[in-house]
Amino acid sequence: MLEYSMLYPKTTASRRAVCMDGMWNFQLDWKEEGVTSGWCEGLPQPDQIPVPASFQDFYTEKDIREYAGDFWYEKEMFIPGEWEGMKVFVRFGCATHRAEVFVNGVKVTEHEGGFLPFTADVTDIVRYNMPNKVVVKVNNELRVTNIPVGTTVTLANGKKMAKPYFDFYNYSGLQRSVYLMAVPQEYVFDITTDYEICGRDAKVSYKIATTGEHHVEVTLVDEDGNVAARAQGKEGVLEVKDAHLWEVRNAYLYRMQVRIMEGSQVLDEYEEEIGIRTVEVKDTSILLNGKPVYLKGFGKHEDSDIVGRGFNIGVMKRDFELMKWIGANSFRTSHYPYSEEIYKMADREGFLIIDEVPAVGLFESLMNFMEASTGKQTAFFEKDTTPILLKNHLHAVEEMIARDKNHPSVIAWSLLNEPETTSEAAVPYFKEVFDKAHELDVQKRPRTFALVMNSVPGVCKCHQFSDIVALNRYYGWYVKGGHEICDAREMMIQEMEGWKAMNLNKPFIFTEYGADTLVSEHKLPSVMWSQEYQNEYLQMTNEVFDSFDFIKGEQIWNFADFQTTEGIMRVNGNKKGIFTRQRQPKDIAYKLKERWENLPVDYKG
Ligand code: GCB
Repeated sequence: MLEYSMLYPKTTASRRAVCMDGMWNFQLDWKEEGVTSGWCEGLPQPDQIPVPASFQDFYTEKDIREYAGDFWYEKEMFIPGEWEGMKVFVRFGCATHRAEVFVNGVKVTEHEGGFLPFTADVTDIVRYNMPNKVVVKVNNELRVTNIPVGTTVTLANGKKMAKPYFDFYNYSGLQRSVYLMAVPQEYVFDITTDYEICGRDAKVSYKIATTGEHHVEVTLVDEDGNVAARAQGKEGVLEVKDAHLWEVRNAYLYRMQVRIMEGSQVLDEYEEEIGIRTVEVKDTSILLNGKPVYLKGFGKHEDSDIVGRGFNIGVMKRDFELMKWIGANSFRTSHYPYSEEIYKMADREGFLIIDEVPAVGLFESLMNFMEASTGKQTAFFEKDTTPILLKNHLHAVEEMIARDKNHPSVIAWSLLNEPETTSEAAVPYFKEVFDKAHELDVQKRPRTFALVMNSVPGVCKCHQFSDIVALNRYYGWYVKGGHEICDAREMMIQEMEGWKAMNLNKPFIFTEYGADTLVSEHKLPSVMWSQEYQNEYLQMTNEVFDSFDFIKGEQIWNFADFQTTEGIMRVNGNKKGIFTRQRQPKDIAYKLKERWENLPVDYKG
């Protein structure tokens, strides 16, 4: 069990949650002097920037945008006197990629990994009815021991620069909300649910962890506010008569109210929204509530103008409206767990999520997806540093499952993106990661990872770990693009025939396929990068998808254009978006809409 609760901050009768979003003091630590000069007590010459946001795109100087190293945040927080006697926490939605937190100059916690929340217990440090100071030292360097994987180099001018082994910009900072929280001494620490559907009824089994020994009561309330079931104890079953199931694009959410009781007095109260549904893989089918579902949707990014990877509630709303408009039903949180608010919205809108841990770049090359297309094989998991990487990876899996396990939208765990799978050394690494996810998830949701181009039948040594085999394929783009697309088609078919011959009896989905397309380019006949070519490419891939029964999903790369590192491969970012970065449709969006609106949810079921 993690040392801090992963429950989302909420104000209830017994708890308080105060959002600390807004302008924070901010300072880059160019001379690496912050630690020795006591910046943990206060920043000498801060600027002000918004939280949540990535810091990079606010500034006009390139050195700031490309800054790699330590940078510091600071804010005053007023702790109300009424909170005395409670437990007081500061909770960070994320700090990318690692952080140390100080309150009133005292170090209260540190955290590794940039895409999951963590909490510091500051009860014994804060002063009540007075302003207190929180200072955070964040570091955004990339390392081979941490996920996502990359390196940090020093340039001729002495400045450091991040070199990602992955294809998205190294946005960083306090990119999600920060909360100040107060909970009673004895509080609800964790909630875990599992579901069984019995005809018209359902059983919701639950497990509650609290920090004390008092009695627990659980009440399930339906969308009309009526009590649907009650149960007693930290572990039990809620029997729901005539249960409303949570279905794809037709969500139904119950409120699960958990109370710690002392006689008739409520010590703590927390409420979790849940959806009654089951997920299972059977033969080549993905079953939701026992019915086959075909995935239509996207690989996405948290990425937008100005705030970078900062959570943007407006962009989130627009993205869901576009996904509904186009007829999608699912997405993968490529290549890291997203902001918690996005899962809540998916719960509400009935979208299916493949939840991905930030294990990207586990391949011995910079532009790894390019090398893989050429069939190049490189051993990654044989380094001296691999055990440290594995430890960090397993910890992120644990945090992700602890955070996201109760979202009905989360139907699968993606445990790596495009790792090297061609050497024997990969096998024990995969085994540990896949076993861990299985052990931690009470619902035993399907596990998967996205296979890179050279992980093909006969060569890939790790596909057997996947419950759903997920392919990232770029036939017609990195391989045999343009006028050679007919050869690309043949190669794609040949690969699928290879998988078919292996008789794995598992569902396959495409978690990536796509073509870079500049919204400015039209050309008849088509050339690569034109909108016409993106349409032709789609036509080709769809034909292949439709000719294999065991292909049970298509998630195109990418939902929208997104920022990457600059270079000869990218025109101010990756342009494989179906929508522009400003969330307007390219021509292909109308083609996808036509297809997806006409594919039944149980297509090939
Ligand atoms: C991939 C990666 C993704 C890249 C994409 C591309 O295989 O998983 O992060 O952005 O290819 O466009 O090359």
